[in-house]
Amino acid sequence: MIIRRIHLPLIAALFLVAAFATACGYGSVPAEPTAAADLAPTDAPVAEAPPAEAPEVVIDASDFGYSGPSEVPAGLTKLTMMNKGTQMHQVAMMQLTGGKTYQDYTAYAETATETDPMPEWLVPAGGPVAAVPSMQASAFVDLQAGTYVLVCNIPDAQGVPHFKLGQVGTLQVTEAAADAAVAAAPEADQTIGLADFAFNVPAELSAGAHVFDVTNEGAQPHEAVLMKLDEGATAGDVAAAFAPGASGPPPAMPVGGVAGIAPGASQFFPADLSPGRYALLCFYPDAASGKVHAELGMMAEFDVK
Ligand SMILES: [Cu+2]
Repeated sequence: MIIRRIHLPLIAALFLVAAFATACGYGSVPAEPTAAADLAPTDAPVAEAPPAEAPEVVIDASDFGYSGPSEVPAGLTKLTMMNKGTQMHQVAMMQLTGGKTYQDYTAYAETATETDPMPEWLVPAGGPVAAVPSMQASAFVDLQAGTYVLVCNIPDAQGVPHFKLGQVGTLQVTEAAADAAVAAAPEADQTIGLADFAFNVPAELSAGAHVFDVTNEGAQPHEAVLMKLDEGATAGDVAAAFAPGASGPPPAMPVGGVAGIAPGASQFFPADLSPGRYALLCFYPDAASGKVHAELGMMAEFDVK
């Protein structure tokens, strides 16, 4: 969850990307309608049944709001955002702790400035980091019981972040039933380590479908924005395109990732990668300087062959 000004040029650039995005050449999975019946948690297991697959919870993003369940049980959940709007959107989850309420959040969000530190009671809890219109993005989130706000930090063409236009949702995560199936973690074939301020990633990957296990090994919250680079572009070019005052879309397309997660937390995300060069960037603001982590060197590149 980043609502500081310094984050907005980046997201504004991502928004411009959305305008250039086409279905072909983009690595995400096209959004498809999902019947409500498909969203129900899996049934409780019978004896000797294999571990259940994580239930999928689908949240539709629009201009400017969310539509989805208001309450879900705790446990590992595939959180999928379907972008049914005309702008790029995200679902950045934040848990309200310390007895704080949705009203406390809205009061904070209305008055927060770029130099305000993130309040301790607002705990980043990941989620799908970005999808362009008509596409979807997923993250596997081990939901803990509690109250969450869902926020889109992506701004409109005037630079107004979508949450200021009403794109804020709430999600109540209830304690799972005692006999509820325990979902098995997805089988990740790749890991991404998030450090202060670097990514630990493989130098090369094979093309095709992957599941990434993202773990925050640092002392600050971090996010992972996975982008396919345009021919000849570098992660540094992408970061530069997101610097304050920069104009024009970044030379890359977002293809997956997870929104900010707290130190020690892990989340998974699926991504189907076509051959090319990819970049990982973190645009979470540094707690001390307010600079986005990419400016502090938190970016990496790898090839997909
Ligand atoms: Cu970071």
